[in-house]
Amino acid sequence: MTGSPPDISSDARTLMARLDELGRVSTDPGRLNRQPYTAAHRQAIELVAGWMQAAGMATRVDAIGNLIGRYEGEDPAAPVVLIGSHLDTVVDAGRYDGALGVLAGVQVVAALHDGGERLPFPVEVVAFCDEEGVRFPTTFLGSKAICGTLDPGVLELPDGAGVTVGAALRAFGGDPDALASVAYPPGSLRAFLEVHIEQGPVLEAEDRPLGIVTAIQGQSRLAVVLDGMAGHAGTVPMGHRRDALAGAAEIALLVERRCSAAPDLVGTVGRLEVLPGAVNVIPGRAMLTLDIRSPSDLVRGQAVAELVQAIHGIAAARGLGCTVAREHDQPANVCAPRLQRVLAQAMRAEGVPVKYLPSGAGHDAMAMAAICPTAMLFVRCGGGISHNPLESMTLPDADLALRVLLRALRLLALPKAKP
Ligand code: HGY
Ligand code: MN
Ligand code: MN
Repeated sequence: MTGSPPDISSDARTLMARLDELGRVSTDPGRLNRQPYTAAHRQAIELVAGWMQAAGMATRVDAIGNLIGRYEGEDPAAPVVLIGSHLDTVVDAGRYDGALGVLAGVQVVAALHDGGERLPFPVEVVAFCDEEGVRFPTTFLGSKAICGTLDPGVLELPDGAGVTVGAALRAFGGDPDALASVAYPPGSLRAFLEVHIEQGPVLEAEDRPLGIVTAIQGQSRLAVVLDGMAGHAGTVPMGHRRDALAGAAEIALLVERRCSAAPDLVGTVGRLEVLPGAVNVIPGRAMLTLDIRSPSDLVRGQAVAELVQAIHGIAAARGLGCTVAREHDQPANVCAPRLQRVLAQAMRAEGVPVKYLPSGAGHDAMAMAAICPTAMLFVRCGGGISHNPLESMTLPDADLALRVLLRALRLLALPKAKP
């Protein structure tokens, strides 16, 4: 393994131990599932806030449920360097996706604090309340609110149990009527840095521990509902059926075929629900989701337009009712070149070979780009596996990531660095 330092810092050991501990904070026994505005979210906030306070940070939970720790700088009025990622997870998740970026931020502030070191600017660490967009049909709730770009209409969106974002937030102790208080004033943020596992195979394949993200591909999420006619599986002749699941299956294969046809395009049908869901009943309704991504917004837009048209065509040919809702569109995001250079300088200073790569996964850094320069540091993950309990990373790579992140903060403190 290249770049492994001779000695592993205690900070890295603490980081890995805390990731294990936080990875056990879940709604479900035996698997990691931590959705926004749940008891598990509250428990995670309390655990991480304790670690932030021990690192000399003042902590607060904002009106939309983001946890934020602040480590004062020599000039409290200087624009903040914000470090962080998300505290929510997918269902049956790995313990590093999101949590790594939060706890790496806590760890480097702890190093500053333990050394009595103050930077010229305040450092804040944020644990965003919702990035995955699993519970509600929307994503980046916390980061968009911080940017002041959150559409208040999302407060009306319901989860699978019909509980709206606003109602869940209020029951959680947040304040849907005070979202304006969450937004950082223009010019108050100097940079946003996010450390994240790569969630892909590139760094491992090239035996690189870390990578600098050049750009994050754009993404579209759609929800399709097909309505046919439930009927007796034994008595309705095949030619008389309006089978919603058969239509959904044709759509899923269409998504695979269309997105396989272009080199820089991926498409996924991640969720399929069938009603009534009985073995001897022809499915009357099918609900499926589409996730379409590309580094090119033009390629993604063309693919989505073609797929929507084809989906309506399939439904019409099968006599199915069809609605297609576009739930989320996030343009591709180029990470700030100057911050990329700071990360590269920090990697070289720590003896880590510099590697640049794009991100296939979406991240809060995409949303944060609306109000400040952003950059991401990727950490190698075993087999590129993520969104899976088998997700893994190593102690030496954690150590290198902390060294590079701390070095980058100190580089930003130098008079000439102006990202
Ligand atoms: O879906 C994504 O790309 C991210 O993991 N939320
Ligand atoms: Mn994720
Ligand atoms: Mn993530």
